[in-house]
Order: sequence, then structure tokens, then C-alpha cells
Amino acid sequence: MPDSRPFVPAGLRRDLAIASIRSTIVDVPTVRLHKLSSLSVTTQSYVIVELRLANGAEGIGEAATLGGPRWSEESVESIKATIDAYLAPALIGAPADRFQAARIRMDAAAKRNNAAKAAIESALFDAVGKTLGIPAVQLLGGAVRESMPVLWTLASGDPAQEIEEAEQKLAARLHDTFKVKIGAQSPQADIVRLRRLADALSGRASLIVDANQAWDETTALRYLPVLAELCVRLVEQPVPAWNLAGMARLRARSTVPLMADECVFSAHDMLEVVRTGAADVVSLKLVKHGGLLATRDVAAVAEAAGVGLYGGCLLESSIGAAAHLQVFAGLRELAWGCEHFGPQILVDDLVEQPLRFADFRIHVPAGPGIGVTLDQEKLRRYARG
Ligand code: MUC
Ligand code: MG
Repeated sequence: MPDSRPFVPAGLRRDLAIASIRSTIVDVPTVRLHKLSSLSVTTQSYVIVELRLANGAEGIGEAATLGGPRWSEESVESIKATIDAYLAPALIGAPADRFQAARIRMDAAAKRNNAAKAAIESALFDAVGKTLGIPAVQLLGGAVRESMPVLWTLASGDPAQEIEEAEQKLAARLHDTFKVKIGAQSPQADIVRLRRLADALSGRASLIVDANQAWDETTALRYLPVLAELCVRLVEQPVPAWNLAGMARLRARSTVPLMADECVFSAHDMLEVVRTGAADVVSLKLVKHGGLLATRDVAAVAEAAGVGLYGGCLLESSIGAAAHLQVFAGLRELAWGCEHFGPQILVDDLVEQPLRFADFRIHVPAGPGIGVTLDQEKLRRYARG
């Protein structure tokens, strides 16, 4: 019988040793102000990781942040310092295809610092996938979907602008679900804004909201029924991340499902959300969980408890988005779709071939590794200092 296994050059395992890891901070302007409850950005900052193997293959990864160390505790400055001083030295010389062992090494070298670890692990999957000529999702068990629904976030705070933006996205068949960022103004003002959006888009688009922890339990209790009346399909992190008990009490009285975001970083956090009954859905993000494997771990806990999965983002460029898509492509269920619109909110992308958005879906790039190639000229153009 002919041998149908892929050809793997002799000595490949030795050549998979990690030879170098380089990190670069980039700042890329956004097409408009993006306003969350406690921060706003007009520039997105990332750390781009370029990892080289002894066999010459190169992998890339990205750590996204939002407004410095304010969405979570990591900033691009801390991520770069942690990678350069602790994570890279812990991995040089190690075999790149021992993903779990690399994770253990990184955890031993630095507590948490999940975005930094995620960027390196993405680059490992990319480099090994490129060496073997297979997409990273194949190293994670294989793809069950080639594309997925992708929403757009409305976050300028100006309802007239937001309606116009949503109309453009609908007309271009790019997005028909919109996440509205609330909590930067009073709940009353947000409800007026949401009512305008709901009226304007009625019957043509779905709305979800993200309060980014802005409300207290009493405020949420009062306004969740109003959100239900406006046909909001999902409410993300209405109360502070620490208040799981409060979120569970709200969930027991809400007809709108609740999504956990900032309260779930680790698989242990996910277990606690399940134990307290705090959420119906969880937003999965590499920067929170610490990489592709850790995201799978969180997803497994959620799945086992019947908590729905949503493909979250932190406004990643195509590099970070592509790494997420590799994980999302392999999940059994992704009932709530994803939000990797990030590449489209940047004035420019960092890859040679942009990700494909069409018919309200984002497509998983088919190439090896994470499926995208870093544009070196763009890296130089947006590199800090
Ligand atoms: C978040 O909290 O979900 C994702 C999209 C967006 O607009 O903000 C982020 C972070
Ligand atoms: Mg969120």
C-alpha cells in the first residue's frame, strides 16, 4: 500500500528548536474614536512577535491591548518587557512543537501575563504549521468550519454616526449584528441612544450590548428589562468582574442572556462562573486566556456546563484575528459567532493578504500556520520610536 503520510524531512524535530524571538511595539490609528465605558482609543497598540526556528521557518503572533493597562493589567510596554526578559529566554532552544511544554515553561517564568504568552504561543503554532505546511487548526484537532458570523461594534457614542456606520456595513453585507458599547454615559442616555439604533435598524439587524463592568447590580436590575424590550439579544459584562454573585442574581431575573467577559480569564475563572451560574455565554479571547490551548481549555469547561461560546476580540489586527480564527474554527459549537472586525477598524493592516469578510461572515485563512503573512514594510511603518 502506498504511504499517504505527508513527507517530513529527516531531522525535522531537531530543526524545530526555537532559535530566536523578537518583539516589536506597533501603534496603528483607528478609523474613528472607539469608546468603552472606562477608556477610549484612536490608536490601537500591539506587540508583534516574530519567532524563528532552527529550520528557518518563521512564525508570528500578536498581543493586543486596549487603552494601555486599563482593559486588563497588561500594556504593550509590560508585554514587551516580559517577553524580552522572561518568556523568550525560557523558550530559546526548546522544541517548538511541544506546545503544552512551552506553556509550562512560560507559566514557570512569569505569572499570568496572558497576552504576552498568547502572542508567543500563536507564533509557535504559526512556525510549526508553516514548517509542516498545515493550518494551525489542524494541530488543534482539525477544522469544523471555514467561516463564521462576524459582528461589528458601534462605539463612537454618537447615535447618528452609529446608524450611518451600521447602514454602510449592512449595505456592504459585511455585518448584520452590532455590539453597542455602553456605560460611558448615564444609563438613561444609553437607553435613548439604543432606542434610536433599535428603531433605525429594526428587522434588519440584531443588537447586543457590552457595558464593560460599568453598572452596579441595582442599575442592571433596573435596565435589563428595558434592554429586553429593545430586543437586545445579549448583555455582556453588565457588572464588575468580581461580582459573580450579583451577575448570577441578575441572570436569574433576566430574559436577556448574559455574557461573561472580564470575569473569565482562566479555566478556573470559567469553572467559578459555572459554579455560581453567572453567565449564559462566555467571550473567548487569546489575550485573556493565555493562548490557543488555554482558550480551548476555557471553551471545554464552558461546553461541559452548557455555557454558549462567543468568539471575542480586543480589536486585534489580522495577525491576532487569524490566530483566534484557528481556534474558533476547531470548536464544536460557536453558537454566538465572533467579533473579529478589528482589522477593519484600523487605518491599515499589518499583513500582506487581508482576511476575507463577505456575506456577514469572516473566513478562516486557508494557508499554513495562522494563515497570514506579516508585511515587513508595515511593521517598520507602525513600529514605535
Ligand atoms: C470587550 O470588552 O469586549 C471588543 C470589542 C470592542 O469593541 O471592545 C473589545 C473589548
Ligand atoms: Mg467585552
